[in-house]
Amino acid sequence: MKALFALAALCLSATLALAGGETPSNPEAKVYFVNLADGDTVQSPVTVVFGLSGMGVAPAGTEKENTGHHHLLIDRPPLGEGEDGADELAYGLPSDDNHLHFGGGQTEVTLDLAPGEHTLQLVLGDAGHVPHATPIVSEVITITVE
Ligand SMILES: [Cu+2]
Repeated sequence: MKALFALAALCLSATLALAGGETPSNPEAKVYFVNLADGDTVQSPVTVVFGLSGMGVAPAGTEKENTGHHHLLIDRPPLGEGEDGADELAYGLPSDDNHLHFGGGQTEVTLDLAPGEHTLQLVLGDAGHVPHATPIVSEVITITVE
């Protein structure tokens, strides 16, 4: 009976929060934009500085507890949403114009962005580019490029 209750609780919590891959994270960790805020108007090229607290940055392929590397999601739905949302949480992030990987452990990038509105979100990924068991994600911000 106790086991059944635990299972029910597990299922419940899985539906309430994003569930990522298998690599544990520090659920208190935070990833954030250091130099940009939602609603900012900027000029291209745009430098984006990535902040991380509660965990460490390590290059892709590094199996070290409580580390990961940055990913920048550009002009797409929030992590876990959209057509491939479930797959990207379980199997990892694609690499294309909308998903930039910083597998070298970089903590900033300078982007050429077309004029207009763009959405940005930071996602920490494990050694294999999969979001952690408790995904560490920033808020989605919208910036306007003049
Ligand atoms: Cu990656």
